[in-house]
Amino acid sequence: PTATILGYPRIGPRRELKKAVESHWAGRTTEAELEQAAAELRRRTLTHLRDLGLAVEDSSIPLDFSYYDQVHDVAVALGVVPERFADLRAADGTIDLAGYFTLARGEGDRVPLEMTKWLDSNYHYLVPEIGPATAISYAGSRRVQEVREAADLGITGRPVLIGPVTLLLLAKAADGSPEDFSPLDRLDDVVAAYAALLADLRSAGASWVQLDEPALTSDTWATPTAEVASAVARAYGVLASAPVGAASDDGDAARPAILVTAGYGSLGDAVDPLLAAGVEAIALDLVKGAVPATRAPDGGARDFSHVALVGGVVDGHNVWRTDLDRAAGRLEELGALGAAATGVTTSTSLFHVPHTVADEAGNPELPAAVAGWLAFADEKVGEVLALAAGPDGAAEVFAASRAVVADRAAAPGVRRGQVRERAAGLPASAFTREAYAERQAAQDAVLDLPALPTTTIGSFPQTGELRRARAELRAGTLDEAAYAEAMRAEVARVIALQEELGLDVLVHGEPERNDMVQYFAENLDGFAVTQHGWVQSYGSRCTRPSILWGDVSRPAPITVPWATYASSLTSAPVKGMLTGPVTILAWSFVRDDQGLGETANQVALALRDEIADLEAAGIGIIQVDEPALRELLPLRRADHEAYLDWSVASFRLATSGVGVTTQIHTHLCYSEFEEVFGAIDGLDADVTSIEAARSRMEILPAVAEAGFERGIGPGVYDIHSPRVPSQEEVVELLRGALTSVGPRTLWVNPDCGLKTRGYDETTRSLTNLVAAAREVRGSLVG
Ligand code: THG
Ligand code: ZN
Repeated sequence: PTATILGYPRIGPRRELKKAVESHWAGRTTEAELEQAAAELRRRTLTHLRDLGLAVEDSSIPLDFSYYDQVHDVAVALGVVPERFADLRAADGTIDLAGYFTLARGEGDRVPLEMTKWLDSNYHYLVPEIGPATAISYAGSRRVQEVREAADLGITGRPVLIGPVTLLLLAKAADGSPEDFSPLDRLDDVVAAYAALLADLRSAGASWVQLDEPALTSDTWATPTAEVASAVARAYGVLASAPVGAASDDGDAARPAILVTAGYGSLGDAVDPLLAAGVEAIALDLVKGAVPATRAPDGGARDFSHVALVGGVVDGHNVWRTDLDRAAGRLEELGALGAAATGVTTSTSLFHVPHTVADEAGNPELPAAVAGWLAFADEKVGEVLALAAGPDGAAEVFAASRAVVADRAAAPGVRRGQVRERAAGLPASAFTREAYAERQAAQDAVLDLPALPTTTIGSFPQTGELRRARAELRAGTLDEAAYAEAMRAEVARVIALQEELGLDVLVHGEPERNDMVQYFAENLDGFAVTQHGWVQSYGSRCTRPSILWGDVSRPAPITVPWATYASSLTSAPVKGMLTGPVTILAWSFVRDDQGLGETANQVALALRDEIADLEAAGIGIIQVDEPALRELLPLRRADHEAYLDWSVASFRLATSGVGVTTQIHTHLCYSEFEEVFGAIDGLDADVTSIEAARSRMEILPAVAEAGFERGIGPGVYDIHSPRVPSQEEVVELLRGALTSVGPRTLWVNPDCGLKTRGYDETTRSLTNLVAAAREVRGSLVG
């Protein structure tokens, strides 16, 4: 079978693209210089994929470069802009590179496109805004030029685009659209534009085009599944009806052959409209998803004889080397469907994983044994090629894969008796606390907080000085003791500032943490961290996910010295700050040899010990953040309940060991609370802070209606912008909030951590926040 990958990391092995783009934004390079750097990175990527062994002549190499985001790329190619940015669209429908970036980043008081989580990953895409009157027409795509660039290198590349149905399902209705409007109503216009785009790609020399339709693996859209299926039938019916071109005289009507991909889950019955439409190939995610059934829901036999099926058996979303025997077995199952041809590929694009394990040579934080179990993007290309060659053709690679599977199963640290015994013998009482009423009374008595207590989410600005100290520690020019001293000085500064501001519940500010997950990974057994393992999170921003490879335990207290030091500097209560088990899993690469629930409980037990130590050290308020609770929500509704069961259980396991007087807080980022409201309730935290500033606390009436009676802190200002909220504005928000929830329940806080903000705006914002809380408090009494 033929071998391909569905996409490759775009950021560059040393984050070359990030650096080039950010330099340009900072005005240090011209647009031409940026274009040149990007073209050079694309050229290196193409020749690298060729050198790794992907075929140059049969469209095996994907063309999937993006300056910012793949959803934004297609929206811009279709000339889609919201009304407030109408000026960025030229008369001919084109949007230039500056306009492309302005849509992504905003300008003055024109807010950028909203960013939201891509499927069940930690990547965030830009949400297109489409209304009944939004202009949609094909105006040119950078992919066309990329096809020519590849051809210049002797490579017939395969341009990659988000497919039309996914584009519309991921879009949101533009402001002012009628109540019953859905972007999918614009399908015909979008498909007409795609037809023109496909023709353009064909005339540039593309034989194949890849249209990504991951939305088909989810049934959580507002649009019913049957309507999605008919949209697929309509869209691909039209696109596939154009002749597959040999470059011909009537070339402008011809199109490339179409490969539809369905990563991130099972394509399910959405395969039927694709088969009916007559697309040339379908790539299936066989890591998370299933091989299609031989019969359709109506009982009829499915006919695969006119389509190529490409089996995505190499995990594009995680970092473990593939069990090649098992993968080959799945490919055989796929082969049994009687398709016109079969191929082998990755389950998703590889942009969720770092470039290459080779870059980690000499990393002291990554044990050599663990490194041997990993496959990043380059290594996954090798696996796809080995699977295409088969167990006979690539006997050595298959043998090595067997050795890795055996080595990993038996390696010290992967399964540890003590951790397993403890996790296996948990009584139901390890997951529950006393009734909230009892806790509330006890906490009121001990903490003696005013109505509308003020606090922050945890982190204070990470100054250049702090980042420099961390870099010097890594480089060895600053020793541990001097580093710790610098961090303690910062804690003292942050405590003094909060006392001066008059906040009620203080934090130590987390100067010692780079990333809230990596920090715990570095301090727990069972985790490794990479040196160069950056993956794109959104735009030019990247994270370096930790690798959870073994049984998790806590060798020593982690945050206790910081919290107690901070507490020793003030008579106000200081909140202990931890990251919750679900978020630690969501933002790491997690072992795939056991269920997530089992792994989450191990992390939870380590956190439970940390919480017990904090409590014993006199820290009476402990916050356990779960910003990623929604991130892992499964793409199929049928799987939600099981997910919420284990995720909520792990949080409760972490937090329910404390006494009645200890107040547990949690913090959740991002919107769409309706979806996880049941889970928030289930967490049973005493106080929950949520990101609500941008929606002006719209969710509060629903929270009240649901009978939620525990503490709640809907953010009163948006920390993602440098804007300082006025006292009056916060007062107005609080008065509004008080019409839904009582003054005993309402906490006053920003909507997220302050890490990315500067001190000046932070101080001014918090001054206004405290003044507003005091003003509203005063009027409660009066
Ligand atoms: N940590 C981790 N994953 C996350 C977040 C996080 N995923 C979701 C969300 N937060 C993503 N948000 C961001 C925000 C900022 C950055 C990355 C992801 C960021 N990164 C720096 C950059 O790319 O320049 C690098 C940071 C560093 O040096 O460590 O600013 O908070 N794990
Ligand atoms: Zn947050």
